[in-house]
Amino acid sequence: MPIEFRPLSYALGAEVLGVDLREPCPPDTWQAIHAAYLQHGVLLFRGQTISREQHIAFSRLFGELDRHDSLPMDRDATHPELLMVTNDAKPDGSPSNSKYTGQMWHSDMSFTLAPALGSLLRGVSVPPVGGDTLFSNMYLAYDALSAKMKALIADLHGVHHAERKNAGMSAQWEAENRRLNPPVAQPLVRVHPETGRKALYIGEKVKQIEGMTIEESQPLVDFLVRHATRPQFTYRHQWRNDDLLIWDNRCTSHLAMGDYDPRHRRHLERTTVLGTPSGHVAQLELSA
Ligand SMILES: O=C(O)CCC(=O)C(=O)O
Repeated sequence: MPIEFRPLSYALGAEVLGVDLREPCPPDTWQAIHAAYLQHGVLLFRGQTISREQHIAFSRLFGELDRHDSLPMDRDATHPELLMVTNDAKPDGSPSNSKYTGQMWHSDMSFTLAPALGSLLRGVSVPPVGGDTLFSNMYLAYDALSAKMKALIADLHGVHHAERKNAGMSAQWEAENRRLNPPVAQPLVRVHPETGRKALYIGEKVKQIEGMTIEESQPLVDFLVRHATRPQFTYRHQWRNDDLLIWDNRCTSHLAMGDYDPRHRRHLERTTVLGTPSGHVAQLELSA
């Protein structure tokens, strides 16, 4: 069957048909996948019964992989390229630290100085209903801003934190996360290095605009997050086991919806493709 791409929503995403990721990817197939990745921002491969090694090998076609040194608590012990997104309890019976991963709008690793280029998330065991992931097209979000707003935010930086929204991580996890990940300032608008298009770079990990107080920043941050995640810019992914979902972190943002019964297992595994250096350690203005 020849390779085929079917759009998943108006705003972004395409399903890829006719590719078996257990087989090596021929150059012409890779070129078609890469072009579709740049065009659609999110690609879905269904029914891929691949091993961890095959997941890692395919991911490497996109670039060098992150070994997750900024999140060592969540990576697999024998495959540092794999980040666990799971509600499986730890071997000692304590709750998973990653059961709430992604439950804030974000772009992966925005709180580091080399934010992710792309992510490849494999659905190993997903709940019978819910546990969806929502994506937003940050090119469309940027394009839809007024000229005055574009001018206002052109040189501003958002301060990204590594914290997760829901409480419940161990105190040890929180302390390690803070130690490894000081807040990082990233431009609110980034130019995609491959397409040359401007995309909004904002999410719920942004607490503040660099050089402004939290109080001054909040209305602008709130507006931009609300604007960037308007339904018309989004695609909602309903997971099946053996889905491989790939996204371009430079022009999309995403949210794990957490809309599932926690008694069901939800176990996904992610590789992260390293991006180019961006941002700097934030200079914080704490009060008015
Ligand atoms: O679990 C999900 O639906 C998404 C996970 C996520 O946000 C991430 O891996 O960055």
